[in-house]
Amino acid sequence: MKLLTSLLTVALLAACSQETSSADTAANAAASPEAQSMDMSEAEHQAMDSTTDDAAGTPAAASGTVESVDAEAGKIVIAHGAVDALEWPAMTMGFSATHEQIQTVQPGQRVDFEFLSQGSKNTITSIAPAQ
Ligand SMILES: [Cu+2]
Repeated sequence: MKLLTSLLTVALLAACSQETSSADTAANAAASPEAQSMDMSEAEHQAMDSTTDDAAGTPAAASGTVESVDAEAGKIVIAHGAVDALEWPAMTMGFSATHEQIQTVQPGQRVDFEFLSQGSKNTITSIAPAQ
């Protein structure tokens, strides 16, 4: 992530040195407090999206603790450890999940899971209580 942040900084500096107002607008948008927030790391995942531009998605596995489940939204929020395959740091974030998957877990539970990462969309392919 440090490398990505550095690259982003270089890109922003390059954009700021240009005189076109459209580049400045893009740079300002990227530099907004919301984009820099570490919370949920939505911006981080979108930044990663530009470097892992794989429409089929990247399979990965992780372990973590279920923070919450949202059956209606089809979502499980997991505080997961680092994911080497995606160069992710540990973080808390939401994963798309099926109704059946959601019924197998509950908040506070330690889980091992596999998922498919497609930029900001991450879909659980299997999930089970940690052994
Ligand atoms: Cu994450």
